[in-house]
Amino acid sequence: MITEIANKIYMHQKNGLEMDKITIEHPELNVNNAYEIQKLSIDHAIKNGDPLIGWKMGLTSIAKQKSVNVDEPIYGRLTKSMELEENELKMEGSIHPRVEPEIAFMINKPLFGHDVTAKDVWEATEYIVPALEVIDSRYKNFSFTLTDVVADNASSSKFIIGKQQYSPTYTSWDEINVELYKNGVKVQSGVSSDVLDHPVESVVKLVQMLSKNGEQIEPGMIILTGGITEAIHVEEGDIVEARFEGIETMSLQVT
Ligand code: 0L1
Ligand code: MG
Repeated sequence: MITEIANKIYMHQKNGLEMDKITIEHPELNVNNAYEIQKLSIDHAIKNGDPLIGWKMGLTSIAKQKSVNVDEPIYGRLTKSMELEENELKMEGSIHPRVEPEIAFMINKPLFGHDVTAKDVWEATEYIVPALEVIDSRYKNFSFTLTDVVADNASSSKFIIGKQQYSPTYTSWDEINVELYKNGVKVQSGVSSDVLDHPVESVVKLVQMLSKNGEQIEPGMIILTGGITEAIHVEEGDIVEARFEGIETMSLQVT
């Protein structure tokens, strides 16, 4: 059953098609089952030539957890085809995309185990970059339970990282103010401490969660630490701009 569900989710992710929540037909599924389904569905992508290049943390702010009615962060897998090279998001292949600004860590050493510390993460950080993540739940109306969203790879769809790479010591990475503009109008603002108090703590939490499932971060992997503001809904023709104070302004054009 788990394999069948993973196959189905993979097809919906690949083709940008919405579906009913898996917990409607299978209310007995739990979050552990969901992480198995997530792994199996992304293994399909990997076998089809789309390698794993990193991990993302989701639901890292209390506001975001409340908005989807859960009380814990989740993780998802990032594959090569999710990374946008240009600042353009095509609606073709998307369902109901939303965009959120994040801080990303590029890791250069293996990170594993429940005892990992923030110091370990800093020592394994090659550089930090701002990023925009596009989430696009495969579930109708962007509505799901914790089990559903974990199985759907934490709504991962696309992401783009900034042009400039920063040293971990460049600034206080928990004090980055971000303003999000849609078509020139400010729609959201936040500060990076909203990400589990500090984005580095999000990487620590990720490593701990992965270790429970026998996984680890490999050198060369990129980690999206979680949305600094609410994700904003976008449509064809929209232009999103994220102003990371003192860092960089990133934009995404929806076509
Ligand atoms: O990246 C995220 O925080 C999204 C996690 C999944 C919840 C959602 O789709 O809003
Ligand atoms: Mg995110």
